[in-house]
Order: sequence, then structure tokens, then C-alpha cells
Amino acid sequence: MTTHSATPETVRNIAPESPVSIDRVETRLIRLPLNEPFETSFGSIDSRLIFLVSVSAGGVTGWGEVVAAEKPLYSYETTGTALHVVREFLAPAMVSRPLSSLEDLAKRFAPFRGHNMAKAGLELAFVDLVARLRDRTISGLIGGTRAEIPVGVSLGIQPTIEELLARVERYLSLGYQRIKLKIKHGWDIDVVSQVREAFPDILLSVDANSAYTLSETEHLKELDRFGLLMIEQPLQHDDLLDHAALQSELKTAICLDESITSIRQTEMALRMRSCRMVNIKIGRVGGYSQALGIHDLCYANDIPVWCGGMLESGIGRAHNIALASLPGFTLPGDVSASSRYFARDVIVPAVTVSSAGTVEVPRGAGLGFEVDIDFIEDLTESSESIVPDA
Ligand code: OSB
Ligand code: MG
Repeated sequence: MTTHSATPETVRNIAPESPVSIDRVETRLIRLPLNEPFETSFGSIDSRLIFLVSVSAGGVTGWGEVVAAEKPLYSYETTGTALHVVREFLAPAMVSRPLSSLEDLAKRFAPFRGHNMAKAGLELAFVDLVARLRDRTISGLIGGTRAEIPVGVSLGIQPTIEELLARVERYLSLGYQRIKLKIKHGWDIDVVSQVREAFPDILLSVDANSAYTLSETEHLKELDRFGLLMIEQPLQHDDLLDHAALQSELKTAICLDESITSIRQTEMALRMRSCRMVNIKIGRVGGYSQALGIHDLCYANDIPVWCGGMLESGIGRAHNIALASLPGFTLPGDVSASSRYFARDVIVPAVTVSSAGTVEVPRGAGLGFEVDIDFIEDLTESSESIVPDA
């Protein structure tokens, strides 16, 4: 296998026509209740604290979302650490002098280690701003080629197998093209076996969110008999080595989620053959600058990618739709309808899924959805502004 270094900046110039001075960065926390609890191998939540950011320049505003959760269970970042890092380091760097491009912004953030979700929130808002300033869609700006994207749904651990089977049935009837089951010890082989028996022909995958270790290889090999599309992140959150060993023992493709945190980590995963598919989450990798490079690297190496989700509000969801319009996103993403999680979304119209299991890539400038600022104002628990020094 050959790995080419991805240099998306040289093929995509994500830049305003002339350098843009950001006159305000605004952070907001809002809480959206979930339609039903969402349980994974690392915990359960029944509402989502959403961290929105907006950046303004001369009366035009771009929107982004920081996908960190309240507790450091999926990632070490939390809403609290991200707010700190945005307020103290990233937003001040962003407003310190005019920005000429996404690459310029990414370079300004690079000295600060980690905190990818915090960085991503601001990159998203900047890319929305640039797209609006240039009257382009984000999809068009980043090189998207799809008018609609294929989507699947991620189903949390349920109290009973009957409840899981009912949900699989419901989401298939709504058109979703792929069902992903969250698994953990005690909710794995038997559950997958029963779902597979009831639905022999569907695209089915599982996501362990790092619940297992390499010593359980024999146990995980039992999953090989169900014809799964993939096994997502079975082992440790930052591991590549054990995943490579496990992949060599499994027929089923491993897909990495948590372990893919940068272009460089992806390069290592491909060279080590730690996986055969990659889940790209813009937040986990630090924004568009890295997400585009990971896409390009995987595309050049025939590794299929798909867009992961973090129970985003419509703002993060709209960015995911734009990202998933790139040519390498050949697998259905975790980009469900707004109504999968929320009674009412913060964008208009809400994201909907067609009966064919697709989401349309919007054609309006920027995110392509209207941000429902009145609803956001009503929901806002706290907000802060960062402005340039006078
Ligand atoms: O591992 O993909 C994951 C949600 C929160 C944290 C991690 C994950 C998930 C999901 C839900 O699977 C995806 C979505 O529908 O947003
Ligand atoms: Mg996952």
C-alpha cells in the first residue's frame, strides 16, 4: 500500500476574497432534551448540552458547534474544557489579526496541543462565514460532489432486545440504509445474532466504543458470522497496534472512530493496517483542515470513509452533511434526521431523511439552513463574547 501525504490546502483554497477581520466570537450553551435516552458502552444521557459558536465579520455571521460532551467519557474534552480553551486561547488567536484562509486559521491553532473539538467549533464557524461571504455552499467550497448523502442510524443499548428490534424495524421503515448497534459486554453476540436473524439482508454494523481488549479476540471473532459491514472501535480509544493485530484475525472490517484524531494518526493506521474503514468526525479531528486531509488520504488509498455523529444540533449536523458530500464518503453516515434526537431543532427547516435513506445537501449559501436565533436565544443558558483588543 502506498500512502500519499495529504495536502488539502494546496488543492482547496478555503479563503475569503480578501483577508477578513473577525470582530466577535460568541459562545453559547443551550440544552436540548433527547427524545429518548442514548446509551453506549461508556454511559447514558437523556439531554444534550450543546455548545454553539458564532463568528462575525462586518455584519455576516458564521456558525459552528463544539461537540464535546459534559463528561470526558468518549474523549478527554468536555464542554467545560472546550469553553476554557476557546475563551483563553483560540478565540483570542482568531481575532488578533485578519484571517486569509482556513489554512491560516489552522496554523494559528496548531501551537495549542489537543483540544480538537474546541478548535473544530471555530473552524466550522469560520468555514460557514467564508461560504456566506462568497455566496457559496460549504459543500461547494470544500469540493463536495454529491447532491444527497446516504445515511444510517446509530441505535443505543436498550433495556430489552424487544425494544431494540422495534427500533430497528422503525428506522428501516423510515428508509435508513444502515443500522448500527451499540455493543458492550453482555449486550453483544446474542443481540447481534437476534437482529441478524430478524433482518437477514440489511446493512448492519456494531460500535463497541472501546469496550474490549485484544485478549478477547476469540470472543470478537464470533461476530464474523453475522456478515457485518464493520466493527467500529472495538479496542482502546488511542490504540492502533492492537487493532492491527485484531484486524489480521477478523474477517469483518474494523472501522476506527476514537483512534482517528488527525491526518498523521490516519497515516499510521493505514500503514499498520489497523482498520479497513474510517469514521471521520470533524470535531474529533479538529475541524475541516484535518477532516479534508483524512478524507483525501483515505480516498487515495481506497479506504472507504463515512461521517460519524455526536448527537449534534442542526448546526453541527449541517456541517456533517456538507462534509459527507465529498466523493470518498461512500458508506452511509450517522447523519440522521433532526427528529431522531430532538423534538425541535435550532435550524429551519430541520434535517429530514427521504424514504430512500438519503439526506439532501442544501443549496443555500453557507450551512444552507436558516439558524433559528429566536429559539436559540430562548434556550441559551450562558453566553460569552470575545472581541479584539481595542
Ligand atoms: O461512537 O459514534 C459514536 C454518539 C456520541 C458519542 C460517540 C458516538 C455516538 C453515536 C451517535 O454513535 C451518532 C449520532 O447519531 O450522532
Ligand atoms: Mg463510534
